[in-house]
Amino acid sequence: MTAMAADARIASIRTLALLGPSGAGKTTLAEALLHAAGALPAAGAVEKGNTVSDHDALERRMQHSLQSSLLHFEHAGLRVHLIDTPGAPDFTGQALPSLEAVETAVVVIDAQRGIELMAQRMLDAARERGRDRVIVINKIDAPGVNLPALLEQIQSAFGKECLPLNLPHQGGVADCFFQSSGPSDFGSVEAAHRALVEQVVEVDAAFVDRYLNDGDVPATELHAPLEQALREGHLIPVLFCAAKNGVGVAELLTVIDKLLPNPEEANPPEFLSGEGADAKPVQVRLDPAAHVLAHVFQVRADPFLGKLGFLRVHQGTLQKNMQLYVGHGRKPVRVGHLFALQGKTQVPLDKAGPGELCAVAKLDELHPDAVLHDAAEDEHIHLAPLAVPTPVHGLAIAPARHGDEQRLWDVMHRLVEEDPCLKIEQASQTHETVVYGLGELHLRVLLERLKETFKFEVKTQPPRIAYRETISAYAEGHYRHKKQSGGAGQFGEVWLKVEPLPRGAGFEFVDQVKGGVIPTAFIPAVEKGVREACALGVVAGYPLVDVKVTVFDGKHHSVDSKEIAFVTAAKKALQAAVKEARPVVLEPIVQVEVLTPEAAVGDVSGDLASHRGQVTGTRAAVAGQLVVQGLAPLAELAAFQTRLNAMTSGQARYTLALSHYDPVPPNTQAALAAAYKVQDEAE
Ligand SMILES: Nc1nc2c(ncn2[C@@H]2O[C@H](COP(=O)(O)OP(=O)(O)O)[C@@H](O)[C@H]2O)c(=O)[nH]1
Ligand SMILES: [Mg+2]
Repeated sequence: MTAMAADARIASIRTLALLGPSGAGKTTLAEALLHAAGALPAAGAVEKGNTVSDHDALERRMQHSLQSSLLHFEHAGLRVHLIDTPGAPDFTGQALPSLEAVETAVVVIDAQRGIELMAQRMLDAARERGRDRVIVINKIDAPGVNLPALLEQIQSAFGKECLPLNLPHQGGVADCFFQSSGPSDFGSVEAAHRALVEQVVEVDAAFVDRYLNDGDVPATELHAPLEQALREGHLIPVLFCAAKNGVGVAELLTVIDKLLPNPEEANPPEFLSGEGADAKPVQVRLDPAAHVLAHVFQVRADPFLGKLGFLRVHQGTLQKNMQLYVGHGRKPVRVGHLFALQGKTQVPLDKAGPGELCAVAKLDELHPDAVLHDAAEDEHIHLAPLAVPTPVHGLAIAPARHGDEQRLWDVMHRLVEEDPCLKIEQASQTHETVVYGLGELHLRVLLERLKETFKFEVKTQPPRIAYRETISAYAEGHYRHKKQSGGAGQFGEVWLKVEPLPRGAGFEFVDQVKGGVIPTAFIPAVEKGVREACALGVVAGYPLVDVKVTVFDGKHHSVDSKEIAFVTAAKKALQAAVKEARPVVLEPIVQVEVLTPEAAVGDVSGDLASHRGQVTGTRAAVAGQLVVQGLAPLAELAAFQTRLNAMTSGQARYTLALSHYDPVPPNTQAALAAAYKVQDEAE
């Protein structure tokens, strides 16, 4: 991690993601940084729809970032890569992958609105991912802000390691790290400086000794322990600014230059080789001459450019026209179009070295999380998976025009790849195509994009709930399949038992057949029959889960026993056993988070309670608003946004994430079973 070993180019790289709640000023700050560094003649404004990062037609119309944008600039010999991310909870899947591509997570907080949910979430996610963290308090110019109180709230919410690196002073900001005293609007530069130095020296005993002996250590000598404190999460610097007026922006550039880590100074990325428990950590080398390892942290479906991949080069040098492998892919692909992005503008590149962010176009083989490499032996290398919320807010979609089914599936597949919190599924039971996202806004924007960018109209309706079946008791079942028709017959007999497994355990198959009463060669046929029956469900037509099936007896016939006979016998034996094992239907229970005006909290809680849900907690959000957290059956939430709109005049928003599965009420189970019986008999 020493500066000595760093290639000069690597030492000059800084990578930052701007994260945090929607409206805090991330896009405005990105614009201000580009302008201050001389990359833009004038800063654009979100309201005018002329910022570099909100370049998409939909973003301009909604005046909100909906996707992550890549930006870059040169400043004082530095090369800075910025990722501007959207802040609405629905777009968490756009924001989180940026943590795989940068050294520093900059969480922007709106001085007027205070700490919001997404600031907390992004700080947590950045910590989990081992990123350096910085908090920027923006809009210090806004009327009525109470900055000393906000600083205290930040320290009590996120820890004492949140220390101001500068303080507001007469419409500007005063540095507290390099300066050991001076004037400020509140607090004291001297006290802030002392607190920073004390926090930094704590990571290194030798520095503690120096500090105790000399009473101070010059800031210029604190670089190494400062970097260590940042990457260990022992220091979260807090900075003040007013991005819109450029206040504190030049100072932020200096902080980026002098204090924020280059790729050698932050925690290394967690690359692994191999899968599951056998996976071994891989240390990447920030060596421009080493084998290439580049990670695709995001993809975009561009109707003109085809598939666009956002890459972080971790090792080696990516060069234009290079042949690279994509993960396990055997056939190398050619990187024809290599460029840096400035929002939507492509700046062609000949190469990109370790630590750099870049993009490639027209590579259909790319997929999110793919690793591009130039050595066959590196095919098993991948990045430790990123934790993202599981989407459960579903919508069944069908093309407005008959016959467009396949094209819809293809286009949706490309769009869904852009966001790890979007999912598309073909529900096998209903033949419905269902898209899942984190909330209503998430899917609305997806469908807008489908219409606007791909000129595709769809019909939508609430999807059927993905129920499951399980059993709650032990039971045995048996079936003899015998068919005699003219010549060769079919014969197979299976005895098996079923036992409940803990929720979430899945499926287990055990062979306890003794004495070859079912020949070993036919056991796979028995397992196949059991699995097929489980997939179809027994009582209500939903997949059977959390069950252990043990086949323990049976009979065969030396001539008439065939695979198909045992598949059929096992299926029927399983169905018989499950019917005796007190089967239950399970429904998805989701975690709900509702952001609502404080005045409506009682109504929202009451609504959840009257829909078989419960409130598990509330959290402070923006002034006048609260986050109500709860659990509720997904089946009860189909019209939730409509009900919320009525209760709050359209001011509340919610997101859902899967929590677990629970049994449905008995009357629902009876209704589902009856509906299945009717359908089954009709077929
Ligand atoms: N008063 C004030 N308003 C700001 C400042 N920075 C941004 N804004 C406004 O805050 C709103 C949200 O800004 P935006 O950059 O889109 O926030 P983002 O959602 O975090 O990207 C816009 O109306 C900006 O003009 C600032 O420093 N002071
Ligand atoms: Mg924005």
